[in-house]
Parts: sequence; C-alpha cells; structure tokens
Amino acid sequence: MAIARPMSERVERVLRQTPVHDIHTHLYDPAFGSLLLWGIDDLLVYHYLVSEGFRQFDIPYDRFWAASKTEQADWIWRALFLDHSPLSEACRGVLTVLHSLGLSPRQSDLGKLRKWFAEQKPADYVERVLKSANVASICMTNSPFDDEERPLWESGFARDPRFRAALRIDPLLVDWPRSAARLRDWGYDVTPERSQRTVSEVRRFLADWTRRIQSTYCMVSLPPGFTYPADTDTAWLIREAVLPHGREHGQPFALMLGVKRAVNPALKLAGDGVGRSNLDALQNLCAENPDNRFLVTVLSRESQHETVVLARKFRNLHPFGCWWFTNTPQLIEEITTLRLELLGTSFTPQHSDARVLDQLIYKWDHTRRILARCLTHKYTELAASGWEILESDIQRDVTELLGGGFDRFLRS
Ligand code: RAT
Ligand code: ZN
Repeated sequence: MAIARPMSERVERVLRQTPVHDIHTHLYDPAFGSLLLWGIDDLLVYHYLVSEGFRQFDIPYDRFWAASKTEQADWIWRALFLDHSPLSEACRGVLTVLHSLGLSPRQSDLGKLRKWFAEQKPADYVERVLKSANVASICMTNSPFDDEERPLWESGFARDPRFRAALRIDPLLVDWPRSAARLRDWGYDVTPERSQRTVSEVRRFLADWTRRIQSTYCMVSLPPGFTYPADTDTAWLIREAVLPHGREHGQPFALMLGVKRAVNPALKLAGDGVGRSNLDALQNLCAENPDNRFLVTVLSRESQHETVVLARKFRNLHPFGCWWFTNTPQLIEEITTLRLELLGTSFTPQHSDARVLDQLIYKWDHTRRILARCLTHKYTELAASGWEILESDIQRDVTELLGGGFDRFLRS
C-alpha cells in the first residue's frame, strides 16, 4: 500500500512547480536596457532598505543622496547586515536571493558579490532569474508621464511577450492642473477647467496609450482621503474619462488605496506612508459601475477586512496582493487566510512589486512558503470534514491563485 504523503509536502510541491503570473511589478522589458535594475547594489538601495538604513545610521539625508550608488549600498550593507542582524523582511529578501544564486551572503564587504554580478550577461541573467523564481509573466508599471520611459514607447521596440504592460496614471488623477499642461504639450486639446472637450481629449490620450503599450489594465494609487463621488478633479476624471475608457477598451481599473505620499520628503521614494482608506469610495465605484471591473489592493492592515467583505458583494471587484507595508510574512498569512475564508480562491493573493529583477526570487520564494502554510491548513481542515483532497484540486486552486484567476477576471 502506498504511504500517503503529508498534506504540506503535496501543497509545497505544487506551489513550487506552478509558474506564477506576477500581476504588478516595477520591472521593465529587457529592451528598456538600464531601466531594468538588477544586481547587489540595486538590491541594497531598494527604497524599503533605504528607510530601514536611516533608522540605524546618522548620515545626513543630503550626504546620502549625493553619494554614489555603490557608497549608498556599502552604508546599507554595514548598517543593516553587519552591525545588526538582517531580521527585517526586506533584509531577509537579499539573503534569500544570494543564497538561491549559490552565493554566500555573509560577506564583510561587497567586493566578491559585485564581481560575481558584473560577470553575468544581462540576457542570460534575466532567464536565470525568471527560471529560478518560476515566473511565467510579469506586469510592468508603465507611465506616459515618466520621461525616461515615454520616449522608448514612442519610438517602439520588439516586445518580450512575458513582460505585459499596465497603464499607470497617478499624475493624471492626482495632479490634474500640471498634467493638463503636459497633455497640451503632447497635442491634446485640454484645459485645466472641467469641460466636455477636455474629457474627450483625456479619453483620446488614454486610448492612444492603451493601444501603444497594449495595456492589460489601467492603474492608480490614491491617498487615504480619496472619496467618490466627489466634487474633485480626481473623481470627475474617473467618472468621465477613466471608467468610460475602461468599458470601451475592456480595461479593468486597478486601485491601490491608502498611500500617503511624501510623509518624509527627505527620504524621497522611501518617504511614503500609510493611512486607512475610506472604502465607501470603492463601494460606490463598484455599485454604480457594474460594467466596469475593479482590481484593488489596500495598504493599511485595518482596511483588509472591509475590502474582502466588499468583494463578497461585488463580483466586479477582485482583491489582489499584500502591498508594500503588508508584504511581511505575518500579515500575508493573516490576510491570505482571511481572504480564503471569505472568498475561496476568487482573489489574487500576491504580486511581487519587484523593482529589481533579482527580487522576484525572494518575493516569490517567501510568498510560496506562506501560501503553502495557508493552503495546507485549509485542506487539512477540509479533510477533517470528510472531503478528500485530490492532487488535481490542489493544482487547480494553485493555478487560480498564482495568476489564473486574475487572467480570467481580465477576460470576464
Ligand atoms: O511598493 C513599492 O515599491 C512602492 O514604492 C510603490 O511603488 C507602490 O508599489 C506603487 O506601485 O505605487
Ligand atoms: Zn507598486
């Protein structure tokens, strides 16, 4: 008689072997050249680590930002890895990456590691990382307002089909007067005042970029104070331009809610904070627009339960990811269990938010381990209720959670 393998082993194996479709990153198609970051220095100057570094060293902000990337990386390595144990999730991530590349992480300086990364050929390295992380496809974050990125889209390039585009429009929605001026420069006949002509030109802008980048969805991050409906430029643009555009072009609208930008501007990208979101805005959006699909992730732990309950009420709402400050093992386990218990598998538990290619390795390694714990626990409970768990059930559920459900939602 065959000996039954423990549930944890069965689940872990399926999770390891199932490729993931990463639905939100800040990585770029390799054709973007130096915009695709990788290697030890970029891993160490990740903004999650910059804010942790400033808690340990007393380097003045200006001095830090004036330093070279190598010098910044050296300071962070010393402060967070040598002078203290690298206990934080972002620190542990660097170690997971190095370890899985076969490199010994415990180095008194970065010389050897730098040498190893310098010897890698970029194209081969992309393949190596995608294989090691078992990532099948990646959604980028593509902003027409980004001056480094825009010219590449305008001139065109041969796409790597694994790198899918997502149209990011924060400046359009949160800083309309300035964005109106930019749209004018790009040949769109808009004015800062609200008018029908401006609405149709904004829709033309969205349509042009959706086509140009072959966008899979349209995305924005919004502050805790976001309300809808409201007499604001943001709410007006969403109602008059973004939602009709989404219906016409089959683009879900992804909302990342609860970010307080530049709480400490001296930290630059590392200086953003979190606040509780008013989820009535999300409820109103879903209720008033049954023909639009919404993806949502919320930044504060306190907003998670309300979001899941909303998803039970609105099938045009798909929660995704444990974003940024919730991307810590304990919170991922809590949020994923909550979602499984209230939504079954009709959500996408995680996106990597990777900014540096190599991070895919740790983000997905850590996530897979946590998902394994959550699913093992649930399947064990089902088995105790007399429901036999088949291998094909595990495979179906994992495929759904690692991007299959998201793709279905995109096509629905
Ligand atoms: O997680 C992050 O890297 C943040 O800086 C943000 O970029 C966030 O993910 C976002 O997409 O706004
Ligand atoms: Zn992001």
